[in-house]
Amino acid sequence: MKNAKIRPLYERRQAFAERQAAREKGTFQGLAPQGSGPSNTHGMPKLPVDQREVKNWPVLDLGDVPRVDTRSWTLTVDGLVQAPRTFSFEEFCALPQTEDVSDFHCVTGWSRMDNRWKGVRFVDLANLMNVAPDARHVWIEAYDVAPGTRIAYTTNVSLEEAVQPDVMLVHTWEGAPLAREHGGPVRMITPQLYAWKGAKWIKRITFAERDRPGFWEVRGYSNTALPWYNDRYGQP
Ligand SMILES: Nc1nc2c(c(=O)[nH]1)N[C@H]1C(S)=C(S)[C@@H](COP(=O)(O)O)O[C@H]1N2
Ligand SMILES: [Mo]
Repeated sequence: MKNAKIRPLYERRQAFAERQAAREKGTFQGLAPQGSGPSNTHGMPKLPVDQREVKNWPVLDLGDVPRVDTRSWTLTVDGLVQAPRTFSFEEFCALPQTEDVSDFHCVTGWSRMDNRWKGVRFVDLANLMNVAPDARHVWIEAYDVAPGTRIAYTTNVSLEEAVQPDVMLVHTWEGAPLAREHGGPVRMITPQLYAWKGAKWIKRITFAERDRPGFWEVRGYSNTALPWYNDRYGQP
């Protein structure tokens, strides 16, 4: 990850072992969330543990910034839905639009607060697509690839997290079209999870019964990515 400060392996092992132990005891959900500041809309402290607030908006990518404009961009939604569909940008903008303000937490340690977004709530899209009751997970694919490879950026979230009301597919940030380097024309945001779960240049959303780890998840990042539990690295 460009700009990423990789935590020493022993720390990752330690964090993983602690989370694993908590899960096995069934106490993970019961662990106190850590952070500081007033409660956010998820009932969590505004600044998660080991994060620092930034006023700028850093850019993080794999080194590939794909050129997808509003004419070439399409979003395919498939898997456990009533009928798969591919949306053009125009069709996407004809879906019910929502404005929201939410925070953005990068696993490398920075948080950007109070971003004003406009786009389509993930839950609204899921409802429109009539997601089957046995769907439990969401697989997401983006237009960018790891340089020198054909490996696309992908990520995965549980359906439970994806349908949180502030998880959105956004095309507008602070009243202006989302910049290309930030994932324009359309990206996903996951305010309650580390931001790598929100794919820039989103291309495809697949609803599935089974989970499947994405690009960073197979490279040692946490499957669950919960900022208030310092849940950054998922494998020892
Ligand atoms: N397609 C794609 N989505 C991505 C990334 C990426 O490299 N490719 N980086 C992730 C990471 S690690 C973060 S922190 C945010 C960064 O978004 P930003 O560059 O707009 O700050 O996007 C996430 N989504
Ligand atoms: Mo990140």
